[in-house]
Amino acid sequence: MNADIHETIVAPSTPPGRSALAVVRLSGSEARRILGRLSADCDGDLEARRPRLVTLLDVDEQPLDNALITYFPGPRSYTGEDVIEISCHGSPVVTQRILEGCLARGARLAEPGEFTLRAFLHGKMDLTQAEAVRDLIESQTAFQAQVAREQLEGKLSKKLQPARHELIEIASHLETALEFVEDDVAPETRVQLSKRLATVRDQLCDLEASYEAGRIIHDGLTVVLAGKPNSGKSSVFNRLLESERAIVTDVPGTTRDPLREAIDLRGVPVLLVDTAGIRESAESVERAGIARSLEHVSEADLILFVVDESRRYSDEDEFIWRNVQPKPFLMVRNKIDLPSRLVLPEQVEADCLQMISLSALLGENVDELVEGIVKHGLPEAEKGERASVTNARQKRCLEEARSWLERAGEALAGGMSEEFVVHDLRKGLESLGRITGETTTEDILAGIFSSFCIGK
Ligand SMILES: Nc1nc2c(ncn2[C@@H]2O[C@H](COP(=O)(O)OP(=O)(O)OP(=O)(O)O)[C@@H](O)[C@H]2O)c(=O)[nH]1
Ligand SMILES: [Mg+2]
Repeated sequence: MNADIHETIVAPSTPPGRSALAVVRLSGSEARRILGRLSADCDGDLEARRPRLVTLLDVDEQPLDNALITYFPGPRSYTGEDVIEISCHGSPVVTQRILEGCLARGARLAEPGEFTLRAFLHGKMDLTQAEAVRDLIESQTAFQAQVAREQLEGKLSKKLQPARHELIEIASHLETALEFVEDDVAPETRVQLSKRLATVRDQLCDLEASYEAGRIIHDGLTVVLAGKPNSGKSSVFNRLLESERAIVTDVPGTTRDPLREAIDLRGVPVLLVDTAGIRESAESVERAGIARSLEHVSEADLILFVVDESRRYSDEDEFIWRNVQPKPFLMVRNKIDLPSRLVLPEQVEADCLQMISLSALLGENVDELVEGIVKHGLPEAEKGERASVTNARQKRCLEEARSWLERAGEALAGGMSEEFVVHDLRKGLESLGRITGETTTEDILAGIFSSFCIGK
């Protein structure tokens, strides 16, 4: 990311391929001049935010396309610089030639995320908002899009504001005491400051905890089907997918390799995993499948423990329950279309989050299962308190900040000199500043923006 921020950049903002329209975007001080040289009937005298139809020329000065140009003068533009958006016909050949035309007239091809990087560097948005732009573009479910949108409006930054103010105040208080040596902080003031510090620390803890929901919204909820052979896991899997993805037969041990599919359950992204039926004695291929099933169980966010309503609860079920039980799980009583023989041990009933009776064969009550997955998989969302912390980077910064505050708290309580406390508080503030990008390094920025697509 050694790109020169003073150069004018250009990139297609729409995906490659054929479409009715495509957009090419220019940003930088030379944008208007470049457009003037690119068009036959416009010398760059563009009105702000008023689209205008112009004829674009290729590198040989031959007419190339009629395009609609919109000029956004800086600083009131996405990047904070002069921006020109060219809406042209959506042929890859046309966009390529427009790009070449811009490059020949002095623009440079933008790097991934460079438009947003410039927006950040020009103070148009902070780092959490820049990350939200990426998340919004990458969102695959309505829920992901909604959370990204909230973040784009500065949700996390706003939530951090009071904590930062409070820390600055506490630090200034102690600094004043340092300046005026005779003004030692009285013990009762120390106690009071400790309390205020603890409150801030708790706020940061709450934010950290919201990452659990954030992670699920961002990466998806891993839901694993587990149960003994023939209980109907693959049938349930197919029902949730609404397609005959997995092979279903009446032969126990049908599924060998785990199957994974990404689905959208009421806006929640879910990675659904069908596994081999778990039983103790089996031949080697099946045993390998079972070993994988157990691995998947240990990595799941939520387990659907499938039992056969038409059969008695067996040692096999008990063995699975022991593996499943440390995790949050839903009891899926499948095959309710058959006469019931199943009696679950009290403990199993007590441990599960919810019991759902259904028939995968007939597709009965599958809706209730979907509801259960969404409800228990994403409890934060259910309470209406959505993720404020949406990625691991933000969470790491919060953890760092919290541990500095803990040190500061100990120093304060331990009667250490104000100097140490202030040092730790400043470090904590620095960590918080990294979340929004106020304190940050080139490497961090490069890491974030390189994951963007070209043209954003
Ligand atoms: N009557 C009835 N049969 C079902 C139901 N669900 C599944 N089955 C039947 O049960 C048998 C096993 O179904 P699968 O979905 O392959 O079971 P599984 O748990 O994936 O089995 P393995 O992959 O061998 O572990 C098939 O013959 C299904 O048609 C149901 O709700 N009612
Ligand atoms: Mg199966």
